[in-house]
Amino acid sequence: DLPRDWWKSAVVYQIYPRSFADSDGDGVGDLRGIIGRLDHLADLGVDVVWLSPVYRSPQDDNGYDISDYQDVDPVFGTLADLDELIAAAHQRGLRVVMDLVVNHTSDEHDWFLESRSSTDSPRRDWYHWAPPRPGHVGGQPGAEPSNWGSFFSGSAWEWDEASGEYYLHLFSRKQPDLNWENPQVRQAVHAMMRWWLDRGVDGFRMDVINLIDKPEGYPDGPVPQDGLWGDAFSMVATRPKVHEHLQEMHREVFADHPHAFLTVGEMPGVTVDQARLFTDPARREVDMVFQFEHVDLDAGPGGKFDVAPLSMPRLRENLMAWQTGLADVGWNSLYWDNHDQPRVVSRFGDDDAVWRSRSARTLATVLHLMRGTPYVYQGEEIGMTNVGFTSPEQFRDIESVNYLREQTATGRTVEEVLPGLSAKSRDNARTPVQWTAGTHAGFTTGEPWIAVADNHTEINVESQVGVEGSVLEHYRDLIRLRHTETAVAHGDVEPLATDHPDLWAYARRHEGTELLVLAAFTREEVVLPPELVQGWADAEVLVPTSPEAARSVLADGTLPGWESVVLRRM
Ligand code: ISL
Repeated sequence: DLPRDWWKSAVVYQIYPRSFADSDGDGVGDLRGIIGRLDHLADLGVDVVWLSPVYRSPQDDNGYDISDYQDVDPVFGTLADLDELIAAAHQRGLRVVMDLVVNHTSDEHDWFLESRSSTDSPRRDWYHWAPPRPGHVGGQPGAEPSNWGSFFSGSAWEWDEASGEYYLHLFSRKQPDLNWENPQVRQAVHAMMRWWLDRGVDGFRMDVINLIDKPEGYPDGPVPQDGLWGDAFSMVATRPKVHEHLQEMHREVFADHPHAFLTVGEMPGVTVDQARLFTDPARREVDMVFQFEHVDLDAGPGGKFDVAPLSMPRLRENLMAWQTGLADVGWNSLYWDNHDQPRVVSRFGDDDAVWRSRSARTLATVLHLMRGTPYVYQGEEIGMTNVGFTSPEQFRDIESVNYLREQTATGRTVEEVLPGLSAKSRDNARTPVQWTAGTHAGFTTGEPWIAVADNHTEINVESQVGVEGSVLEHYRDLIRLRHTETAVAHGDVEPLATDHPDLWAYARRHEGTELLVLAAFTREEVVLPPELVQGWADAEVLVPTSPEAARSVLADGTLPGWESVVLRRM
């Protein structure tokens, strides 16, 4: 059968179902829409599909607030549709990974309804409840059990008048945090996971799994300069028990399971050293983690919406450090985009019409030639850009909407807040996939729940399929290369030309095969350092962004602006 580490040569495609394809014209993407587009994924050549949450949910955070882990939300379809999707994916050789959101549930989950019902409910201890701060009246400002702020603005504590205590929610008030200290909670989660594996799913992407262990007594966090609330993140991130919980989960859910699976832990703030522990196969925790360092580099002191300039060398230095840091133990996941991040071509590339396609392809090459498991986020494979919302009513995401409300309530003007939101809002990733140049980009026959980007008339799947030099065909080539060239999946990595301001270069080596990756991160032509390309004149050129790029590298030792090539010699 499959080797346990089959995912080392796999490519994963992430679907955000709400924005992928709508089959019934209600303006929201759904499971039957996905079934209708599975051939797009099979043709792209990916191995795995990761579905963002489709479980029953009030949709306060677009499904990351789950009210029933073992049912499908009617907005997406039925459990029978999901079974059909899994079967249709498997028929095409695609594995299906589900999102596992167990740091918190919805406040409408039965577990929470029972927990909330009274202080002596048998489920009271399934969540984090705490009395008002001594000497304060519950519900009044300053009475919160700790100074923790929520990631979605406001306090992380919500006052429950009826039972006279606060409950903890790191995210929205409709996302109460589960208490992982309680063994019953852990057993319920394990049982639910086994139920899904038995139903045919091939693994889990574990939402904020490094935040599940909370410090006893909820001590106050440091208060940032100009901060309204204390920093909860530094108090809850990657505490030691996370390792214990993941090892227990591995024993209870995966160890005896007959089929091979994939586990990836989403871990904001995780360091390379921590990631080595989480992904060391001998420790039996997770196969790989999503780290956040490279997507935090363009945040200023005021947080993610305080956009700071970022030079390519800092981005390169960071990702290359992860390559070398996990070279001998552990495994990397590789991503530019997901449903929480702005579009990479607008963020780290150049989305000007002249440079957009080239820079999207070059970004893809740099990521897909690294060691690790690449993740392609829907729309990335055609070079979708940030939508660039310019007015408040265009935003849908709870993080963006709350942030705008909180910032304007504390004295900033809408005009001051909008540029940061426009650049970094999660809604940039959530506009509908651009299938065609037609009405609503072919996403829906109804009114889409969020605006379709105007540039769908130029950027869409239909206009790129089979077109040489398109972003889509480039992704297809890169994915194929990972499957056919063992050095891509398994080779060593050596960063090169590490002080060059515009050239991103590295080598891969495996059993006598050597690859050289050369990528220009600028509009200007890059003159390649002669020592770098010495001995490569007779090399084979793989996945060049253009025939001209291939020619100029070999003949002139130069790389045109935003172009890239991979050279191979044996
Ligand atoms: O985008 C972020 C806020 O600035 C991230 O911190 C994000 O909230 C974090 O990566 C956790 O994300 C995951 O859990 C959230 C959910 O909203 C995100 O969509 C999910 O990917 C809560 O479930």
